[in-house]
Parts: sequence; C-alpha cells; structure tokens
Amino acid sequence: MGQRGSKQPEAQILILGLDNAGKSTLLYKVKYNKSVTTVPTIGFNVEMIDAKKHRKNIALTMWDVGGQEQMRQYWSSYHADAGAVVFVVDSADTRRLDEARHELEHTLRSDELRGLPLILLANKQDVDGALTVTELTERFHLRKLCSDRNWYVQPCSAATGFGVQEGFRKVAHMVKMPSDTDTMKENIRDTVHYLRSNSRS
Ligand SMILES: Nc1nc2c(ncn2[C@@H]2O[C@H](COP(=O)(O)OP(=O)(O)OP(=O)(O)O)[C@@H](O)[C@H]2O)c(=O)[nH]1
Ligand SMILES: [Mg+2]
Repeated sequence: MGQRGSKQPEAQILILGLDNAGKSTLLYKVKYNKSVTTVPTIGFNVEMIDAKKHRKNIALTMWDVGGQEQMRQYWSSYHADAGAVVFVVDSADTRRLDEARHELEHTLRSDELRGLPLILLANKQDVDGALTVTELTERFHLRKLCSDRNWYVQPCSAATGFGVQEGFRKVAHMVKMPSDTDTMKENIRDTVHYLRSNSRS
C-alpha cells in the first residue's frame, strides 16, 4: 500500500492470457499511449496507472505476467491481493481459443480469485477474421463460467488503440478495492458482535 507515498487507494490488477495475446503491448499502450515493440515476457512487467472509480482517484498496479506455457505454472503466485482479473485473448487466433479457454477456466478456479471481476479483453480486433464479443462470449461459455462474479468483454486493439482506454476504464470501475474487503470484514464483525450481545440478553 502507498508505494508512491500517495494517499489514493490502490488495487492490484492481474493481466493474464496466452503468449502472443498482446498483454504487454496493451499494458504499454494504456500506460504511455505508445505502440511499443515487445518481446515475449519472461517473468512479469509491472506498471502503475492512475484511474477513477466512482469519480475518486485510484491507482492500479498492473501485473502483466508472461503467458508462454512454461510461465503459466507461476500465474498462481500472482493471485493473492488481486482486485480484478484481466484476461487477454488474441481474437483472431481461433486455433488457440480452446487453449485460452482452458487456461481461463483453470485460473478462475483459484480460491484466491473467488468473486473477483473478470474483464476479457478481446484484443487484435484490427486483424481480419477476429471474433466478435458475442462469438467470444459463447466460445468461452462466459455466462456459465462467470455465474458467480461480474464479467465484461471489451473489444480492443493494442495496435490501433481502439477500445484500450475504455477497457481499462471498465477495469477501474469493476475492480474490488482492498478497502471493500476491509469494510465487508468490519460489517461481519459488527454483525457477529450484535448477535452475540443480543443472544446474551
Ligand atoms: N495486429 C495486432 N497485433 C498485436 C496487437 N496487440 C499485440 N499485437 C502483436 O502481438 C505480438 C505479441 O504481443 P505481446 O504484447 O508481446 O504479447 P504478450 O501477450 O505479452 O505475450 P507474452 O509476453 O509471451 O505472454 C506482438 O508482435 C504485438 O505487436 C493488436 O491489437 N493487433
Ligand atoms: Mg508479454
């Protein structure tokens, strides 16, 4: 908390997806509004962005984790403290959609990510043959898969910038802030206290 000495609330965003989905390109597009040339991520990249949630300033720490097969075993070590999951898909890579779906399903089974919002970024919409939001929603069985969490699919292109700011605005809107959990815990504590004191009288 308060890594930059700022008082604004902070939340952690986990950015996952198969290798070549465009995670790092998206990260730098939203951070610097620049198209950068990336190399496959070994380990992770981390950047902070300022955002707004309910008109209040917040800071989002974005963890962009490498998606190559040998990197995926480490994804779970980033689960703790996340406030939202962003899953990036190459919408034009139809051959690997089942692989992407499998990884998403596996990720969402994590206890540490239970109830957190999912934002699926349907990237590479500039490429011919890219699947639409409706097609991806069906292919990923998102309604069923996300019956216990908030979810949203944002079409975007890290190459052109289309949909990128909108996507991360949505992330800021949906992210679960650490304070939400604290408030919830306090409410539970108060309720327990109230019930106990009532049962004694
Ligand atoms: N046409 C097009 N190419 C994109 C887009 N986004 C990313 N790319 C390209 O896709 C390739 C992979 O992008 P990265 O951002 O490195 O992918 P990544 O998901 O970070 O991959 P890993 O780090 O290996 O997990 C690069 O050549 C990018 O330039 C997009 O929206 N459209
Ligand atoms: Mg990368």
